[in-house]
Amino acid sequence: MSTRVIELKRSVFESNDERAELLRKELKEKKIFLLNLMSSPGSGKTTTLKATIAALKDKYNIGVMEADIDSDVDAKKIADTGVKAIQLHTGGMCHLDADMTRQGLDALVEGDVDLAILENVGNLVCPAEFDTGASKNAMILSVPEGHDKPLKYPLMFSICDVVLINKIDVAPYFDFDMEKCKEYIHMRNPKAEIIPICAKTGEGVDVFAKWLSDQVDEWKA
Ligand SMILES: Nc1nc2c(ncn2[C@@H]2O[C@H](COP(=O)(O)OP(=O)(O)OP(=O)(O)O)[C@@H](O)[C@H]2O)c(=O)[nH]1
Ligand SMILES: [Mg+2]
Repeated sequence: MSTRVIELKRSVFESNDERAELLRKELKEKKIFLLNLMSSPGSGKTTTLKATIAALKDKYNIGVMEADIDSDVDAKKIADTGVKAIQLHTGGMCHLDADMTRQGLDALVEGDVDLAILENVGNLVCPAEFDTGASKNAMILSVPEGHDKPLKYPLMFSICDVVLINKIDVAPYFDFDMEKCKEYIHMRNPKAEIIPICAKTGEGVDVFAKWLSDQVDEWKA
């Protein structure tokens, strides 16, 4: 099956924060919840989304925007789950801003999508600096990356409403200290929800799906 690919235009707007607020307000009026999912490359964003979609696709009309510098492999994987998926090419940029997100949403929300998900470009630094207009921010830290990452990439952890700790199945092979990791995340962001998961087996994904479903219902109320 062919996947729609949108070549994003670089934003010409100075004030990203204002444009992000405006987009968030419009999405709220239209009762569309937008989740911005971020992480380092390979932490498990696409795998987690596939498992989350399986849990929620009967409840919501889900649409996914897969942002990458090149390729359409992730959009194809998501399209295989049966939900609407488009690929966004960032033209070399390592993040999406609010205007680029709006370009993607315009292409995605032609139907009646009520849960839109943006898989941001794999990067722990730049995506944290640009508000996309999302209703909530989520990030994944995977066990092989190490429990010290909240100390080294403070902004990403401080702007996320939920942190998923993925690949807990390989914990025995790494000196990953779960308690220290939780402590460091809460040092950056005391309100962050922390959910350990294994996207590969689905362990813990139900907890994340419940969290997400609660957020969507609250947004749409
Ligand atoms: N062992 C294990 N492997 C996992 C888990 N989740 C994902 N992986 C593997 O990690 C690799 C990367 O997963 P993806 O889901 O593609 O990661 P991503 O964050 O979407 O990657 P980019 O889009 O390239 O940034 C794949 O080989 C997955 O099978 C997990 O819970 N456990
Ligand atoms: Mg991916």
